[in-house]
Amino acid sequence: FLSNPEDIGVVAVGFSGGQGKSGVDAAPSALIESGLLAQLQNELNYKLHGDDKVNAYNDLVPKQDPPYRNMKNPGTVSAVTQRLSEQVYAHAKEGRMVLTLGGDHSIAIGTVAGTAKAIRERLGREIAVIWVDAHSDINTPETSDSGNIHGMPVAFITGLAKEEKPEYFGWLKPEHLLNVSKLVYIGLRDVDAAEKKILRENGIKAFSMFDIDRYGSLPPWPSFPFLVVYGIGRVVEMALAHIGNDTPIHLSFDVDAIDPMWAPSTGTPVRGGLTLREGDFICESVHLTGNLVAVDLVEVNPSLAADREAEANETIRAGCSIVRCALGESLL
Ligand code: HAR
Ligand code: MN
Ligand code: MN
Ligand code: MN
Repeated sequence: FLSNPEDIGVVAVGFSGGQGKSGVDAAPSALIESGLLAQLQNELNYKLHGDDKVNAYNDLVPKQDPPYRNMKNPGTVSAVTQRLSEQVYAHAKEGRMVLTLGGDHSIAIGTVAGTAKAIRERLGREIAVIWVDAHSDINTPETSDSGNIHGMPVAFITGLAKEEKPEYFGWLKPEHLLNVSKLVYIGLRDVDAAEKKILRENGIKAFSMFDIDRYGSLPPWPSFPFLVVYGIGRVVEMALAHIGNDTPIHLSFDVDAIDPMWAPSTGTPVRGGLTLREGDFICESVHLTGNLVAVDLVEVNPSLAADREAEANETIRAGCSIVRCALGESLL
């Protein structure tokens, strides 16, 4: 094991500044109230470290935060992710697996930076990131149409987006960064034209929904010639092969990777996504490697539900399922 198998550092991040819709900051408390941490502790016998109080980081919000290089709330997101990187680093340095409950996906700037640095220092290794998402979140400030930083975290953690000013992500140093060859996406289906160019030019490994479908097959069994075998198994196998054996893995899971049928309460839902079962399968497979060092669950927004109660609850349940599978609950 690359981290102590029984120890988890939990960081609850009530932050929504990487995009425009409020409510995603309420996700950590909703996940915790639904019993997620209690289950990890009582049923899976993990030892949880860190407080279960939600970090709001209000002390870090600057009085004024005008756009910079087209980014919205740049000073706030930079300060929050810097603090978060230190929290994640402190857990990972102790050999704990780090579970971060977001928050919007901009927070992955902090979580990946924290794990990358800690694993370099503790094991002398580079981490790999499996980014499960409908979106590739790899816009640079200049290519982004929206200016929302939750569409840019991968550009910052890979160093594709560069910035000197410490108050605008200049605090990211080489030890915080992820090698693009150690990044792999699963679930993509809404990628901007400029992002496709970035993926292509950098040779970044990405499995879209199309890949998951096309690697499926019709089995030869004569009695069920119509039964489709889904391609998620082969896709996960290829994703893990790409990052290599016994590489420390940081799993960053955006709940919008899951089809809105199971996870409707999220800021930018995109139809045609993973089934809940496929999402769980990815997590189970990553758990089985024994190389998981960090998990993020992001973009659950309980207040974005047409039918409040039901849809928000469904999405929270999906999020809990994802986390429990990544921690091995569903395996025998
Ligand atoms: N690509 C778009 C942008 O840059 C949409 C970003 C995505 N939203 C997310 N992140 N939920 O995965 O603004
Ligand atoms: Mn995302
Ligand atoms: Mn997304
Ligand atoms: Mn777009």
